Amino acid sequence: EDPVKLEAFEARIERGEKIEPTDWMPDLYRKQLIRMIEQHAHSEIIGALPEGTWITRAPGFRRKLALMAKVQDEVGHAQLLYAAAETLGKPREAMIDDLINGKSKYSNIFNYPAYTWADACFISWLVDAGAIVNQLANARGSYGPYCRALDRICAEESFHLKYGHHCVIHMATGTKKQRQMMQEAIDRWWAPMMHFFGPPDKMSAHTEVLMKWKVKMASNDDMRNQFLDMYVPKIWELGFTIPDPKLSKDQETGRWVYTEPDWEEFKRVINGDGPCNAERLAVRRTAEERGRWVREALKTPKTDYVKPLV
Ligand code: BYC
Repeated sequence: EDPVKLEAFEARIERGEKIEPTDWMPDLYRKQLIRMIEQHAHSEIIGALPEGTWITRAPGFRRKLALMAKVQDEVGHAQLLYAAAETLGKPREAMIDDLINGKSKYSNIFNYPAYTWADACFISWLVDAGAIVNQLANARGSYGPYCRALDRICAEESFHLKYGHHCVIHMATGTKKQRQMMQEAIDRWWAPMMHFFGPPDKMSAHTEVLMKWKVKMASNDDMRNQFLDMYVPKIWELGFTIPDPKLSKDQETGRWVYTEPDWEEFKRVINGDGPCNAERLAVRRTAEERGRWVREALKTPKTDYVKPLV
């Protein structure tokens, strides 16, 4: 890298300026941003799947309408993020190829099954809550197109959070069976939720460089701690327990103490070997195949195009 350009770039970041697509940037900054934004986009589009299957089974018309709108928003977020990643030079087709071929990662948490309606409620409230903690922080970061996408995503997610919280309150104040279903969902999703913020700081490969260049505005452990601070009291308030006997806040340090979730399981899941990885990618592959004729039609002058019979 040209040291003079690098110094000017870092000074801009230090002053809090936004970096735009046509500005000079180090190769590593570009590479890291593509990796992170692409993974984020994949997480949104794959994240639509576990909740999406609940649209037809959601309890009641109002819940169906709200969930349909939420799932549609998540797919829209993926589009915003793919567009932001494209500004860095990687075509969308290449990103989708890397997703369906298993080359690119996406959030661990969407590789678990949503067995019951309570699982869908957990995702809508607490997975969205975790995402908002992360996205609100990173929206103040250095890369203009990513920050603008995150601003819009956060605005929409704030509705998801209210919707999800409402769903969980309904379960908490419902019948014994409903409370039990919700508790079981919390028990199932707690470890993946702890994994969601990424490995502990001492194991995190990218945090240092990403924080230096203000792409990541807080470390994985800080984000996890902030989530626990904001949501553990709310979960307890509803009368639920959290499946970690060690979980408590150290009043002196202000940090939460918890049992480390199984990081070997996390590694397996993010590397393709979780309970639903194969199923999630198979759905995307089918969607790619079924949508191919539409993409080809869009690229072909109208008069020449004949829709194939298959
Ligand atoms: N899952 O060095 P580290 C949503 C990987 S969607 C999978 O700490 P980094 C929603 C990491 O990629 C919102 N992989 O990484 C949608 C790296 O692997 P590679 C999802 C993970 O980048 C629908 C390795 O582990 N949010 O909420 O510094 C419905 C080492 O980690 C995970 C985002 O995507 C994980 N959880 O920090 C409802 C936010 N964690 O690439 C809800 C954007 C780590 O070296 N991303 N890895 O092979 C980020 O903020 C950061 O990338 C992370 C990780 C905090 C996730």
